[in-house]
Formats: sequence, C-alpha cells, structure tokens
Amino acid sequence: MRIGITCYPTYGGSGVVATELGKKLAQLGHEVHFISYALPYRLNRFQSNLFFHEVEVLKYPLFEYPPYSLSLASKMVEVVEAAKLDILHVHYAIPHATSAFLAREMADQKKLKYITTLHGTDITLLGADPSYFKIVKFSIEKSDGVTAVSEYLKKETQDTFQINNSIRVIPNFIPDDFISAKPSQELRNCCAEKGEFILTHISNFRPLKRIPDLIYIINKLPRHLKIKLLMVGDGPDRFQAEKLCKELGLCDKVVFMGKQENISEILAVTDLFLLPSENESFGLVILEAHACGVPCITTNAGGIPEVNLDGETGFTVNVGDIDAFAGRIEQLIENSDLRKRFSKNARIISRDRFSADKVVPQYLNFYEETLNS
Ligand code: GMT
Repeated sequence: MRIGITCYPTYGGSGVVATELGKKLAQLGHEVHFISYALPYRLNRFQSNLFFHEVEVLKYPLFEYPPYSLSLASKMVEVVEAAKLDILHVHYAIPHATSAFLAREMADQKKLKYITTLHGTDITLLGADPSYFKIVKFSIEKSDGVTAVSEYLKKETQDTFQINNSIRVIPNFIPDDFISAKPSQELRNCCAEKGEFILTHISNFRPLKRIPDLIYIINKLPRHLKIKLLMVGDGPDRFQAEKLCKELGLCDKVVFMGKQENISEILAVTDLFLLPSENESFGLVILEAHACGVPCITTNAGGIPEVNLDGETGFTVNVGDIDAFAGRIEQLIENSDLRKRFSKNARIISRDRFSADKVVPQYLNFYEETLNS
C-alpha cells in the first residue's frame, strides 16, 4: 500500500503515535510518505520505504495568519499524484482532516480515501469550541474512515458532534524503545541521591495537566520520605510550579529537567509515574511507563481508566484529590510487594493489550476495509 501520513511533528502524543505507526508500516513493506511542516521528531534516522515531504508556508504581509491548511492540502495533492498514494491517514482533526478533504476533492486520483484519527484535544478542547465546531464536524463526517484512540473518545465525539459515521476504536501502542529500555545506574545517580525513591511526571505542562497539583501532592507527603520528583517537559505552567516549589521549600525534592529526548531511559529508572491530568483521551505516557514496568498513579479522567487499571497497574483517583494522590504514593513507597505486583502487571498487561504487533494490523485492516468499501 502507498500511504500518506500527516501529523504534528513536534512533541505530543498524536505525533508520536503517527510516526511510530509510519515506521512500523514501512518495516512491513508499505510505502509511507509523511507530509508535515517539519520532520517528525521521532523520524530521526533513515529507513527504507519512508519519505518526508515538507509543507512550506508562504509568508506575505497580507497574511496576518498564513493559511497552513491550504499549503498542506496543496502538498498533499502533489504527493498523492507523484507517489500515487492509495490513502491519506491524518492524525488530529484540526486542520489535518479539513486539508485531507480538500486534497481528496482536488486530486486526479479519483479513488483516493482519507482516514482521520482523533486523539483527544481535537475533540474535547478545540473541536467543541464554536470557532471550530462546524468545520471539525464536517471534516469528520466527510472522512472515509474515522478512528479514536479510546472508547471514551469515541463516545465523546458521538455525543459532541452527533455524527452518524461509525468510529473504530484503535488504541495507541507501545513504541519499540520502551519495550527494550534497561535501567542505567549512571542515569539513576544523575537524577537522584542514593536511596531516594524516584517519582516522575512527563508532559507539556499545559493547564490541563494540573502541574501545580504535583507540587501540592509532594508537599502533603511526610518530609522524612526520601523521594525525588523528576518533572520532565516544558510548557506554560512550568514557571508557576517552580515558584511554588520555592515558596513551599521543596526545591531539594523536585527537579525540573525540561524537555528530554531519552524518555524511555528516564522511565526505566523511575519507581512510580504520576499523572494528575484534568482529562486525557488515552494518556500515551502511562502506556510508555507501564511498558517499562513502572506503576502509575493517575486521575480517573476521560480514557485514562482504559489504560491504568485501578488496583492492577497502579491507582486512579479523582481529579484534584491531592490527599488521595499523596496517600496512594505513600502506600506504594511503603509496600514494596504491592509495587512489585503492579510493576509486573504493568509490563504484562501493556504488552498483552497494546503491543505494536496487536495494534498496527488493526490499522492495516481498517485501511483495507476503507479502500474496499
Ligand atoms: O496531551 C497532549 O497535550 C498532547 C495530545 C496530542 O494530541 O498530541 O495528546 C492527545 O493524544 C495522545 C495520543 O493519542 C493521547 O495519549 C493523549 O491523552 C491526548 N491528550 C488529551 O486528550 C489531553
């Protein structure tokens, strides 16, 4: 098959999933063409059957907002015709599904189909906003196939947009480097002092991730506990969190590491992963932690409970419940048997339900069904 994939190339779950999917499809012998404004950050080495096409956005004084969607649609048509693509698979509805719709209308290849994969905020945050609602609904309804990364997101999309298309749930899968990650003593020594229990949080530090909650949770824990919280990533709420740490006298317990590329290595030295998000359609980072055998304490929002199984791979608590969060951390620090059980479950269950070998064929089947319909 000849497949075009469009995604956001920067840090973020949807881009990671799209890139890892493209790499797997190329390994299976399919020809994969990425179309985006920059090289996706996990596409950092040459692989046969994989191609990248950069979308250039013309800047012009008249354009206060250069129309990326149109440049993308033009590039899609160019690649569809030159590479004779069978299918376009766009990740994140805004604006990718709309550009794909335009490309399908314009392309010479009359049988071209496009599939839209919904990832979360394209529906729950942006798509539901009146400024995008109608165009998102239209672009989803015109898609030849629609997938969502969780049952929660499927239902949310149906409820929000009242659409009639069927939506196939195809979950996210574990990227290869998280399967093989091994703990490095050297890295552990860099991140924490001897005997310290390593807690980790990884995100883009947007308000939806409830970053200050993490600092209040650490503040609730007994001071004598030897812990280190690694805050990995960067974004709008980092500054406020660093300030809060100083005010609460927690600087010796919390390290802000900024953006890091070696996420699997950091997770491999982590004892417990924390995610206090207000909402997540899936929470790919939970899956990455599980694959490394790291139990997670998360909220029970959105699609998270489909990934983090309460009492099996970790614990889930209500959004904003700082006391419950801190209580569960203490419980897992003190009970190493329970921690080991969760760690083992996390490794087994994640591989069992979300390995690439199980999930990638679901996309391939969906492409085939869509092309034959
Ligand atoms: O969570 C983010 O801020 C990034 C966002 C994205 O689109 O890259 O993540 C969304 O897609 C991920 C991959 O499917 C999911 O694992 C995340 O849960 C989802 N984020 C939200 O729903 C908030």
